[in-house]
Amino acid sequence: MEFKNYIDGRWVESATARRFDTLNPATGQPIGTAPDSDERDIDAAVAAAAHAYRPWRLTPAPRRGEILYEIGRILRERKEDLSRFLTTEMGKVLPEARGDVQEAIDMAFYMAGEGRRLFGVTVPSELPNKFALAIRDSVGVVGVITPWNFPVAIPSWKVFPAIMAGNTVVFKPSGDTPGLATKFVEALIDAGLPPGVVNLVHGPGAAVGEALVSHPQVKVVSFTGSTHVGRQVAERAGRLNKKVHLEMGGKNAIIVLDDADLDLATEGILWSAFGTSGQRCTAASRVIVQRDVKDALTQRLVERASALRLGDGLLDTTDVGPIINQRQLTKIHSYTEIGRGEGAAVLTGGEVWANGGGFFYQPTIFDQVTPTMRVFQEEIFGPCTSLVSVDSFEEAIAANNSVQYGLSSSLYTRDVNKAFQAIRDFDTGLVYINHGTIGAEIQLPFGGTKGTGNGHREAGIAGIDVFTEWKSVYIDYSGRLQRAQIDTDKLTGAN
Ligand code: UN1
Repeated sequence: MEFKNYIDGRWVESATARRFDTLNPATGQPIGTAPDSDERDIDAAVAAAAHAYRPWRLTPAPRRGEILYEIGRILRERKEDLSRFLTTEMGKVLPEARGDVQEAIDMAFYMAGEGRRLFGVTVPSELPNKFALAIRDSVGVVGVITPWNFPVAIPSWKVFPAIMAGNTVVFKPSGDTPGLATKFVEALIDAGLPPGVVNLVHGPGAAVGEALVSHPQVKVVSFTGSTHVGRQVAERAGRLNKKVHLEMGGKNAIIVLDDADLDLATEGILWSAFGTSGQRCTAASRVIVQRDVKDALTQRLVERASALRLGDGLLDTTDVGPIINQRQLTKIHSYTEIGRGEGAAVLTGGEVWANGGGFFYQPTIFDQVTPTMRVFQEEIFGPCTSLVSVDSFEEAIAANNSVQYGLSSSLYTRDVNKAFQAIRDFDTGLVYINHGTIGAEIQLPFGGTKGTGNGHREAGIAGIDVFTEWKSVYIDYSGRLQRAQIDTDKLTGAN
């Protein structure tokens, strides 16, 4: 398969004429190539998006929403094929690939509905015969930079609210999933999106991503990826006074108290730690457990984790799919070495699983971990979780909040008072009670505090904020000069 850039309504090659391979991570074999673009392609894409902006922003929002309904319908029609291709290019097991696509379908329908709301606010004026309201306006050309771990869902969280609100987009997907980005854009085109409204440029972050972030006509940048790169994006965009949305790393914990349903907690931990091979920002890579139930929980976890079957995500005998690429696999294993070096014990896993070409890592559980160890503090982004014992609920909350990230936390307990205390005291953007750390729904804000984000959220109503500017409007129908804050004696508009 030869994927292309999509600029101004046409599939085109890069100005570089170079291409790079995209691999199936379960086999290590190439499945296609994509353009290895540079800043010339970004310039062309931004020019197309800038040209398309005025007619698109003047298209009524309900009409823009109707295209999103059509996008949702097309994605639903293609769900099975797209999901199978998602497993092939990104690796996650097929049921999870279907979830990834479903999340984009949900977002299409949700944002389609927002096309008929896009609520602003009306407030009374302090002066008579004067009307005051605030409306949401579009911002302009939006740069969208997305990772490989949710290669259909995450682009939808950014592109759909952006275009619903009247912006146009230049989309730079991860170099690990160019095929999925292409199929995502195909659905938008087939739904009737006008040329130039969404443009796609493949290529490496260093050349293409930087050019996109630095381009003076790009007014908003929405980035999901590593904290390291996110900070670079923020610095660069900040100097140019752009709006920036960042969604970066996580180091999420599940707390299990001594009154918890341990079987339920075991299910939640396995799903959150090893689902998507731990390659979610929301993955549970820490388990903080009260000492009295530590042994019972550990035994359940080790027994179940060591029985998980690695393999090609298309096979229904596979529980855990591959790691995205060799670089990530090497990084994950380096954390096992770091953990061992710090004194952690590996209860299960801890090794690369060789299947002759693919990139696999055994589900891994570290024990005898303390909150200051690197495996407890740093994001691994692989199927690895660390067990820490605590003596009290307060100690558990302190350990949960001790990391530099703030995305997701979870508490297993049967005590409703402790549940509400956790909701009050967890310092993360997402809180789960008696449910693991993964599986956010699109109708609520998604994002994190501290090193995870920069104050913005995706999804839900909050997901529109970064793609809109408030415009406050005053309409004075008194027919005379009225001065706010000064003419306070004008008490009635009756005459
Ligand atoms: C991510 O890990 O980058 O809540 C996104 C979840 C998914 C999204 C994860 N709905 O786990």
